[in-house]
Parts: sequence; C-alpha cells; structure tokens
Amino acid sequence: RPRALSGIQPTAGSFHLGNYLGAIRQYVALQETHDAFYTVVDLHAITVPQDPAELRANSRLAAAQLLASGLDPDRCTLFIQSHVPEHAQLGWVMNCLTGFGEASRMTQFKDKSAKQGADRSTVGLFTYPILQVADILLYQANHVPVGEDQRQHIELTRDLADRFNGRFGETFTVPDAYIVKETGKIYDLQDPTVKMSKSASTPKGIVNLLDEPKVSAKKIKSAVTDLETEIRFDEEKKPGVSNLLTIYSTLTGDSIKELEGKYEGKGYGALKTDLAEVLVEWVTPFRERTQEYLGDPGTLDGILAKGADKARAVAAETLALAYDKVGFLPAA
Ligand code: AQP
Repeated sequence: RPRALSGIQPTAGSFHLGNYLGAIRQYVALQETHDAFYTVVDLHAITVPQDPAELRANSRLAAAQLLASGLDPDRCTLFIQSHVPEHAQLGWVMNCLTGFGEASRMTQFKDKSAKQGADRSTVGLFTYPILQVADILLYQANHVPVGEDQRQHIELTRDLADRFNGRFGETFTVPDAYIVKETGKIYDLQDPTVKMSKSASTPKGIVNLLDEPKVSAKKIKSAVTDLETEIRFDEEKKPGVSNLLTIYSTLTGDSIKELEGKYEGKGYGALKTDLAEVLVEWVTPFRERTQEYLGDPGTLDGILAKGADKARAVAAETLALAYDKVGFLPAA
C-alpha cells in the first residue's frame, strides 16, 4: 500500500469547515487505500505563542475531533508530533539543506509575518515549512492530503527530497500533494474570494465545527452571495453561491449539477435554509462523538500512545538511514 502522511495544528476551540472539507475528509478516505499516518502538529503550534495548559488541552481536542471525523486507530496511525522526537531531529538536517532565499519565498510565512510584524515573528515560524518537510519524509509518504494553501510546502518537500537524494544517494520517497480540486479551498462565508481561515476570517465568515449548530446555521443563512437570483456554479462570477454549492455537494454527495437542477427557479434563501439543515445534521453527531472521546481521556491517550509507538518505529528507521547518509558517526 502507498503511504500517506498529513499533519494538522491543535487549533484552539475547534477545527473549521475548511479544515474538514479540505483535509480531514481525505484523511478518512485514504485510510482505506493507504498506510496512513496522521499527526497533531504541536511543534508547529508553538511557532506562535501558546498557553501551555491550553496547548495540552487543544492537542487532545484535535485528536478527539479527528477520531470523531472517522479516523480509526485500527486503520491508521494517529499520533502527537512531539511524541516522536525524530521530527525535530530530521528537521535540523533539512534546515541545513535549505537555502535562506528559498525559505524566504514561502508565501504563508510572508502573509503571516506581515500580519504579526517582522519583529514579533519567530524563527520557528520562518522554518516551519522545513519541519513539515521532515514530517513528510520521515514516513516515506507517497501522498500528502492537504488544502490548496499547502501546495507550495509540498513542492519544497519534493525539492528537498530530490536534493538529499542527489547529494547523498537514494533515501527519501518524493511525495505528491493530494489535493481534491473541488474542496482544496473552501472560502470565507463573508468574503468568498479568500479562504476560510482561523487567523484571517471574521467570526461570521468561519464555521467552527464545535460551535452550537444553531450558530453555524445562522452563519450559513447570512453568507454573502451576489445580487442575482440564479443558483449556478460559477466561481468567478458567483463565488459565494459556488462556495455554498461546494459545501452542500460535499456534505451530501449530491453532484453540483443535481443541486443546480434542484434549485432551479428557487431563491438563495431556499439553498441556504437547506444547507444550514444539512450542516446541522452533520455537526450534531460530530460534536457528540468529540465529547465522548474527550470524556474518556484514558482511552484517548491510549490511542495516541499506540500511535506514537507505531509512528516511531517507522520514523526511527528513516532517521537512522538519513543520519548515516549524511555522515554522522553512529553511537557505539
Ligand atoms: N479554507 C480551507 N479550505 C481547504 N483546506 C483548508 N485547510 C485550512 N483551511 C482550508 C487545510 O486544513 C489542513 C490543516 O491546516 P492547518 O493545520 O494549517 O490549520 P490551520 O493553519 O489552523 O488552518 P488555517 O485556518 O488555514 O489557519 P491559518 O489561518 O493560520 O492559515 C491543511 O491541510 C490546510 O491546507
């Protein structure tokens, strides 16, 4: 079976609909076809300031939401990044292979550091794409399920894998991004020209999966559309309606064509009311399952401990190989 690897940050509070449709849904699907590794990337989280107690709680919360989404610890490996020290160790090697200019071209860093101010951005935020390279290469992943915003980082991963292999001999699998075209970028409900994002969206623009379903339904109903009345998928001319159709189609399995037919001659109000209902039906059991996992931290921590053991077995082997290729003297 091919390997898959992806990581997700332990976001405070809740994952959002963009995380779920863009990435987590694919994690669930790839369990069936891949030897899949999924990690809650707490090392990445500290690239911006974190309260220690909250970070710990958010890591459990992230794992609970992933399980509630359908990850099955018997069919994939779910672990916390800091439980596997090889990530930081290979990350250093990868730092030493990356050009400063090359790292400076990462648009996510440029965007985030522009928002925070250069003096308040950490070196960790600057090098986080390189740690992400290590995350992926440690598992010799063939496919990396992510949203569109991560494409550039997967390109960097490919470049560094090629560079390492070229310099030291065949070591790493060169991975491909696994981005689903339809859901690779879910848009902000209030500004459907930008991605739904935990740091940039306004509260009304983002659907947090653990919010009261009523609150999320209201956000769908007040989503920005356009001045026409026709329900048609046209990302350029009708980004708001198209975003709603994408969300609707993905949550129900109805094709966009079917939805266009269903809503022919009906107004945006009807589409929004129905989608709000579809969303409530999805988030209600999701929230219940998340609470069940959180209510049983012993079981949750057990799943994560088992995941870390499985991940470490693979990561240690790859790190040993890479260390040897680089020329590190083995410990006697
Ligand atoms: N709007 C989105 N549409 C599709 N996919 C998305 N992802 C994030 N937003 C969208 C994908 O979710 C996965 C986890 O991302 P992350 O760990 O980087 O989470 P995040 O940074 O907390 O998500 P945000 O909202 O994107 O944060 P900011 O605002 O900090 O940039 C990734 O695969 C990502 O592509």
